[in-house]
Amino acid sequence: MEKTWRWFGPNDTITLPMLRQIGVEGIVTSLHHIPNGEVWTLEEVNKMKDFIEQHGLRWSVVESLPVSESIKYGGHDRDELIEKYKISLANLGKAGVKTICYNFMPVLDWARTDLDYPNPDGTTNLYFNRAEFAYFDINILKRHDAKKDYDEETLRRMREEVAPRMDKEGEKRLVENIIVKTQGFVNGNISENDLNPVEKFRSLLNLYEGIDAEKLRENMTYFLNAIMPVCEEYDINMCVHPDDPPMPILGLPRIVTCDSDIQAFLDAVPNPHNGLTFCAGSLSAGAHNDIVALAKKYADRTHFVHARICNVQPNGDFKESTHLDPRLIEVVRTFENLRPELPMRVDHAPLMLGDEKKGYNAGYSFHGRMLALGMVSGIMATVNSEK
Ligand code: DNO
Repeated sequence: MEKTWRWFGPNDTITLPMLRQIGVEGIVTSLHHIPNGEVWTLEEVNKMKDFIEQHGLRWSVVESLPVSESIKYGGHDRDELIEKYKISLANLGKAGVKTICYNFMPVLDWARTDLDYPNPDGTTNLYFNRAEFAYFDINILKRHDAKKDYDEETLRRMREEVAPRMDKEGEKRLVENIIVKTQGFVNGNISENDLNPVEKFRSLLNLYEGIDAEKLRENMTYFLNAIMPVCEEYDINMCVHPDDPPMPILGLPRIVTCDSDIQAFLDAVPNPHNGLTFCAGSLSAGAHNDIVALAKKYADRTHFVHARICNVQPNGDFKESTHLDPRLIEVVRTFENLRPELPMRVDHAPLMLGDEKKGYNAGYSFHGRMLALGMVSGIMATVNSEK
């Protein structure tokens, strides 16, 4: 597979010359300076593309061309926003940037409760603690009827293990981790400049009143059908990112969580340009998913691979595992054998060796990702030597 790297644009302190030195071949990026819902002009697209190419690299994947909330919940201006999306896609197509990652998660792009969970070896990782998440939902967000979405054991842990150690600082950290720090940098809804993120978050949740999984699926199909003609004209491959974590959260529906969900959106729009980002990490955060079986089953409709993997505890907590996890080796083997032309990037690596002082976006360290890329490159080389 093509070794790619998520790079956050010319302001990223991890520079393109650094990436060339560590064996990166292609860049995954977005026009982060353009607000969600606005057109990406050909001029802006070409500016980014030229900058990347001047450094001897190529712009392999757009991650993401964000889908506005209104397209997801079916707001009155969705057709207008879809028209703008189509113009951006056409401009990317004209420039030759043809793999587009997006997601269809309402409100929250991805969720973790802890961004610096200590590992025994001194590194830190992202972590999802289900009982802390319940605490955020029930005690901070105070969502109506939230309690009924959690099992007894999670509620017990919340009362007995989380609540006694929570104070104002702890609550603030939870808010930052769940709805601020993981969102702003992915062109999400909430940024570090928002003074009252919880209030803003509540009003975003309200937009989805009455939208269940079926309605959300209908809106995704509507969106995909509308953009497919542009994708055909410019040979653009759309690849939806699975929901992270792969289950409904905070009363919001989620529709890319498991085998039957993936089958459903592929069948709803049976066009090869409608495909999947195989994020092994997001899918493996649900104990219901057999990640290796999914890789084999959906390799032919996959356009982009995210190499990382999670360990789920019996209580539903999960943590990123090593990139040498045997399941990830099998996923990489599957794609390297069946789809060696696909772009692949590593994801959500630990903070290590000074990464923690650099203020990187959560999950996007330098040393941690460099080590992970080395590991995945080693797996790929081994698979190829066995061919
Ligand atoms: C998190 C990422 C997501 C992903 C988007 C794609 O680290 O996996 O932010 O890029 O959901 O739209």
